[in-house]
Amino acid sequence: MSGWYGFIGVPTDVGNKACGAAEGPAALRAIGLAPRMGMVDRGDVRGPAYDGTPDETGSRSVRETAAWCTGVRNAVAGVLADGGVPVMVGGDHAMALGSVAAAAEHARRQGRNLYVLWFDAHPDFNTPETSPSGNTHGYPAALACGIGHPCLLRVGAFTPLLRPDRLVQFGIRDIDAGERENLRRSGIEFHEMPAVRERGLAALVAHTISRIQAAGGGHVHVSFDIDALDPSVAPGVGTPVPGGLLLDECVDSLRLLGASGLVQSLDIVEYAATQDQGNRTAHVVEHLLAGFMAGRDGQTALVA
Ligand code: HAR
Ligand code: MN
Ligand code: MN
Ligand code: MN
Repeated sequence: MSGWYGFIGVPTDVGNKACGAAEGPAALRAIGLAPRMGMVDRGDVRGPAYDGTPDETGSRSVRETAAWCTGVRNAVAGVLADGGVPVMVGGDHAMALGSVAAAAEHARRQGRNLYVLWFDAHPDFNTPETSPSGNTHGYPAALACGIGHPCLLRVGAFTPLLRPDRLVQFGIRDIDAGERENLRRSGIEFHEMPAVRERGLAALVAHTISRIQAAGGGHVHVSFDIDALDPSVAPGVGTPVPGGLLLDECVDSLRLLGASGLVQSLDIVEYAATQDQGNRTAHVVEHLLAGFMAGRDGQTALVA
C-alpha cells in the first residue's frame, strides 16, 4: 500500500503528572525509532506544563490539556492533509482527543464515517462527575463521544466527534464505577479481558474489521495505550494493571488492522520511559508499529 508515516511526538504528562509519560518520545528517538522504521519525523508537539490544581469540576490541567490537544490536532491534520498516516507517540492518553478531532474532521471532509478502536486496560470514559482522580487522561474516549468537560469538548470543530456505536474497546480490566455507568448509557462496545481470553483478541479485531467493511468502510483511528499489554510485557507505563494482553496477539491484531487498509491514523500512548526496564517497552512499541506497517505494506513483520 502506498503512502508514508509521519511520526509525531507528544511529550506530555498533562493528563496525569504521575504517569511519567512526558519522556516517552525522547526515549523512542534515542533508539532511532522513526528513521529505523522509515517514518518521517514531524517533530514534537509542544504545550504547557501540568497543573495539579483542580478546577470547579474537580478536573486537573483542563486548559493545559486543551492546549496540548489543539497542538496534536493541528499536527495530525497536517500529516493527513499531506497524504500520510500520522503516528502519534505519547505522552499520556489525554492527547488522543486531539488525534480523534483531526481524524473526525478529515473523515467528514472525505465523506467517510469515523471509527475508533481503543486498546487499553482502561476505558478512559470518565467525566468530571465520575472521575476518581480528576486526571484528564481518564476522559478522552468519553469526550470523543461528546460527553465531558465543556472546555475540552471545544477542542474539535464539532461534537460529538464520534458516534458511540463506532467506538470499540479491547483489553479493558480497570473500570471505575461511574465510568461503567457512562459506558452503559452510551452503549459502548467494550471487550474486557475474560471475553478477550475466551474469543481471542485477533478474532475480535477481525470481526470488528468485517463489521466496518460491511457498513461501507470509513476512517479507522486506532488509539493504542501501552498499558493494554500485561505489565510483564510492557513495564514502562504509569498505571500498570495485571492480567493484560500479550505481545503476539497485539502484533497480530495490528497486522490485521494494517492489512485492512482502513486505518489512517494511530496513537501509541502512555509509554513511561522512566518506568521501563532498560528499553524493553520501547522495543514493544517498535514491534507494535512493525506489525501495523507490515500488514499495511503487505509484508511480514520482522524486527530484531
Ligand atoms: N480510571 C482512572 C482515572 O480516570 C485511571 C485512568 C488511567 N488512564 C490511563 N489511560 N492510564 O488509560 O483516573
Ligand atoms: Mn497517563
Ligand atoms: Mn488510556
Ligand atoms: Mn490505560
